[in-house]
Amino acid sequence: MDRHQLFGRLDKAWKDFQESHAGLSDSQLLVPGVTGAWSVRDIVAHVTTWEEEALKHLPLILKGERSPRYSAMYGGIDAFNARMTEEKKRLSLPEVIGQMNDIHGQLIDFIEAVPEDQFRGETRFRHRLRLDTYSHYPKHSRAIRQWRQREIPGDIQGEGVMKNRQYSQFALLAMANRKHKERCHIRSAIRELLAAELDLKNDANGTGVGRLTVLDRVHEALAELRGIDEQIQLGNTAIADETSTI
Ligand code: NI
Repeated sequence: MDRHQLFGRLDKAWKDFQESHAGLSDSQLLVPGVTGAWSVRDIVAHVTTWEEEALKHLPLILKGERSPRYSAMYGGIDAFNARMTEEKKRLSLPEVIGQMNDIHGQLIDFIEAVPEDQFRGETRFRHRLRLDTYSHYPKHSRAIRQWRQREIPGDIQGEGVMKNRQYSQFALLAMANRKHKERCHIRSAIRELLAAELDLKNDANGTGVGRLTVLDRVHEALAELRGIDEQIQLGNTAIADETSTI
């Protein structure tokens, strides 16, 4: 596996999680009993909690350090989950959704900067990342879908999301996430081009017109990618602004 494949898996599971609750109204998001006493809102907060945990513990793993066990710190995973759910009760629905988006973006930024060798083989890093993200989301996506089938008669999942203003919040956030991911790809392309530029400049043997033409092309491509990157950034800000007014 490489970084690109990992992003593929992560994105697929994330998108599926977003779709699992797309189209639910604000009041439906707050109905308890989806998983135990949890509402969809609580589940979203819980998924975010584990992404926050990933952001806390993955840097330690990269440094070769061990994190304290949940049993030692909180009395176990269930106790930790219960405690975090209780702590997040005070957050409003828009705050929970905002955090979901924000933390997921931070996690993607973080993964983007991790050395490539961490993605090869079954490293401690990959193991922990998987548990906190793309093997975690599907459990909750499934539970939400089952609840919708069980509890909401005539619910058509994933449809009418863009049509209904009331439902547009999740769609906008999902769009912002996709944009964010595009931006990650663009930024990694920019980095590759910068490395190529440096190689060309440092290449003592490469002289003459051919090399300058290649350098020119690299510069053109860089300018184009930077333009797209800027547009996406502006677009994300617009999406965030629009979302916060709903
Ligand atoms: Ni869970």
